[in-house]
Amino acid sequence: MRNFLIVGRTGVGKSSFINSVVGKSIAETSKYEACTKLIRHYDHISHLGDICLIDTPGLAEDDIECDKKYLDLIINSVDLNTIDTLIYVSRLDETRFRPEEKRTISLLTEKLGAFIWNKAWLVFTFAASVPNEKRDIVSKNRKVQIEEFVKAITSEYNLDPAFQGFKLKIRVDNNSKNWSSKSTPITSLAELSEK
Ligand SMILES: Nc1nc2c(ncn2[C@@H]2O[C@H](COP(=O)(O)OP(=O)(O)O)[C@@H](O)[C@H]2O)c(=O)[nH]1
Ligand SMILES: [Mg+2]
Repeated sequence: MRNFLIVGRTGVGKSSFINSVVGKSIAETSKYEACTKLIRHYDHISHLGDICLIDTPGLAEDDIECDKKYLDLIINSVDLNTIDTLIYVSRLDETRFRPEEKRTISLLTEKLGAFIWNKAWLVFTFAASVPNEKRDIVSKNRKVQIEEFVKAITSEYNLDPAFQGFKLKIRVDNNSKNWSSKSTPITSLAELSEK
């Protein structure tokens, strides 16, 4: 069993990503309000074996105290040593690197431990919302911003080995199909589990 812990701000598409991966609607998603208030485990049998996708409450939704409470909930109900991969979800169509996102990354580091970034993948959602001709450059810029920030934060914790970047970067759009000729179809985690 491979365990994936899925984190990120509210509304970035964490629950929708789980549904895309599994190929059916099992995780509740919402346009209007954060609906994941609890940690939910979704077991899925992929071609390459059993995986468990762990959905978490969205962060940066309310205030910092609320985020801390959610993160305590994660650490109390998930044994972080059993997590194979942290999936950090962020929207590709965010025009700037928001302070809320930085705060989320700082809190994740503080609460889960800096080591978690050394097993992290980056998933960009809302890829179809970025025009085709801009998608590559936007992806690169967003990735560099996030990675540089994680590097800076984790260096304060003397992480060993130092964070070298995300192990895997994936672009998806959970709500629109065929958004690009170069899109990665995320219908099965089999491909991801190989890595
Ligand atoms: N266009 C688009 N909408 C998305 C995408 N992912 C999620 N959404 C929508 O964004 C809203 C929040 O998604 P949800 O999965 O509940 O976010 P979560 O709070 O991170 O779990 C829902 O209305 C989804 O339908 C995406 O890749 N593209
Ligand atoms: Mg959710």
